[in-house]
Amino acid sequence: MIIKKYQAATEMEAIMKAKEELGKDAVIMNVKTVKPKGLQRLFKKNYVEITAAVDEPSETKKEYRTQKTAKSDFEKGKEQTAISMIDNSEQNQPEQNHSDKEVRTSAIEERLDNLAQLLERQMKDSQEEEEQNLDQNSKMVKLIFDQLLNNEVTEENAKEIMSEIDDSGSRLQLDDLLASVYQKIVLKLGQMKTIELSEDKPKLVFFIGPTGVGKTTTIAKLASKYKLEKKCKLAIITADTYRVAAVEQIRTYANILSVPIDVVYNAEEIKKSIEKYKDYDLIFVDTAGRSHKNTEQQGDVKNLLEAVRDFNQEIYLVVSATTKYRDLVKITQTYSDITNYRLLFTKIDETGALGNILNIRMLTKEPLSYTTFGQNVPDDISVTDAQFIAKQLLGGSE
Ligand SMILES: Nc1nc2c(ncn2[C@@H]2O[C@H](COP(=O)(O)OP(=O)(O)O)[C@@H](O)[C@H]2O)c(=O)[nH]1
Ligand SMILES: [Mg+2]
Repeated sequence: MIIKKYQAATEMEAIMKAKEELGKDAVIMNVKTVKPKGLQRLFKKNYVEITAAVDEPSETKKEYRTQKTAKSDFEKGKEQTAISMIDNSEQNQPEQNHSDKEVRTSAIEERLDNLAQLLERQMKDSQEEEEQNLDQNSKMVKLIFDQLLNNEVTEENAKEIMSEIDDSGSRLQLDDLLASVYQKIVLKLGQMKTIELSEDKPKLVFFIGPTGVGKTTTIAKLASKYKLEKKCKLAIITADTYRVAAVEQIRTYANILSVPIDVVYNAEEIKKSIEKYKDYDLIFVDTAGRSHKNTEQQGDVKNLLEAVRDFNQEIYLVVSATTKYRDLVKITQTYSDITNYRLLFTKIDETGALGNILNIRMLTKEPLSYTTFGQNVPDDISVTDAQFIAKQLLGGSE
């Protein structure tokens, strides 16, 4: 059998070359498109390489052999080497003398040599192919990695996500790669935890977090949903007594919704207030948005939470998606010292980059809950949509 490789601009041209040299019986064993490597890429186009084989008819073989013996040294190590395997007709010779045997032995050795060379080359080819695949894969991985950074996913988190992608040398399709990164992000965002009504009444729902992030507005949105849509028996307590305007703001919402509202100044008062609403389904508690840098002020929220520890409760840490990662780290850590919580991101309408939602979720391991996306009460709130966020992180950015 003769095996040869032919290169040409198109598959058809390469086949024509093969048939011209090996005859019309040549069989095409493999076709591959070769991408020039390194700088050649800039100058050379892709080309097609085919591997063709033909059973060695005695005529062709003899001719080929003669050429081969004549050019033996020249041929060795050349790109297009042909191999002729052991020929049966030779084996069938009835008589052999000693020198005949020697000739045959050396011929066999030469063929084995050629075979070894061919195998080596094929291994090199497959290694090169693997390297090309890796090269191609790493380009796509870099593309997605950059997209994540662009959406403000931290480098550390983007690396963690991308390092979990298994490419084991095979060529990945961009679609498959995107799908598996997407899946990883959705998994990392985890299961959402939202307000659960329970038999064990009343359920206290605390909203804590820095000033101005949207706690009071979020309470108004959720109160409207639970009171008007779900027909829950709902009361509001506010412990944000530091600004008159803050009390007035929540009182206005409570009045519109016909929901009772209490203003409490300390732990004792909140207990009394809860007692008043003990047969209610839900009590939403608004707290003062205090500076996370002021530990004394933090103490207020801590005292309040400690006073009601025995009640059935949920705590939502409200943070804005527009806050810098570094500050979010400080805020979430400060509150982690006080209590466990669920993460509630506001103002996602004000930023094109949602990376911090993933970053803070990965950092704190606390569950996500709701996201708000505008000032309209009650419409601009929904349960956090992991698929939407994953899509944004992989595609959308302003
Ligand atoms: N763009 C936008 N603004 C919001 C959102 N939520 C609240 N706000 C605005 O943020 C400001 C502060 O809200 P507020 O509820 O008083 O914050 P609090 O101090 O945490 O109680 C108000 O002007 C709200 O209308 C939101 O999801 N998107
Ligand atoms: Mg407020």
